[in-house]
Amino acid sequence: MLDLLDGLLPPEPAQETIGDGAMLLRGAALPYEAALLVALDRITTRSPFRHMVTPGGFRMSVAMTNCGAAGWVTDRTGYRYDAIDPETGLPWPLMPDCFLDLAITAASQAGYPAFRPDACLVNRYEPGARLSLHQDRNEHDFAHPIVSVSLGLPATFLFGGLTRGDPVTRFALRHGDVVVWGGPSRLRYHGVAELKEGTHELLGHRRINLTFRKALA
Ligand code: MD3
Ligand code: FE
Repeated sequence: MLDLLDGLLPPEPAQETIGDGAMLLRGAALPYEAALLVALDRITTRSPFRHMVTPGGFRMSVAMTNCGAAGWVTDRTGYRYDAIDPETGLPWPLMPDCFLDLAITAASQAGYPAFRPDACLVNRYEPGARLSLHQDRNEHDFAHPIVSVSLGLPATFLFGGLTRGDPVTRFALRHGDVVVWGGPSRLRYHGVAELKEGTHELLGHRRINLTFRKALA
């Protein structure tokens, strides 16, 4: 069928540099979609999503879990990486091969061929959930990039600068998009605007974000 809107907008590039050292790979996770969802199910059966509490005492609207040798946790005592899930008392689930394969392939495409993540933070957003502007600085060595994979409902990503007050640019992250954040972008402030209502055909009323990190030395 002829699509009357086709061609009226400039085509969206498959790979786009969105900052110094930061590259957006549109749809790069789509070939892994089925495997990722099966693996996600296995992870959340062993270590279910939970709403963590910040050191300031606020319950996060984003629900989280982890897989890999280290998992990111927050509680009243602070933010840290821990080998043990505090809710189950067990090690976090192993990083699935399809997670590793996707993260390593994407990082390599973006110019980080040596990236080998040991942690994957899994974020679940339901409508109304948001992540306020922050830096990721609990990892041992900021020379390693972070790879993020977006699944489900689209979100507006907020990309700031190296100082909290720097101007913020917004762009949409959709199902299957992968972003590699390294180099001078590694410590940029970032966040996610309040998730809007919607239904995704595979994930329903939610957005899942995987962030792959090398957390440990
Ligand atoms: C830019 N997650 O878990 S992923 C986080 O969509 C986090 O759930 C968001 O920020 C989410 O910490 C954003 C994209 C992301 C991850 C790490 C970054 C962007 C980044 C590190 C530096 C700069
Ligand atoms: Fe972050």
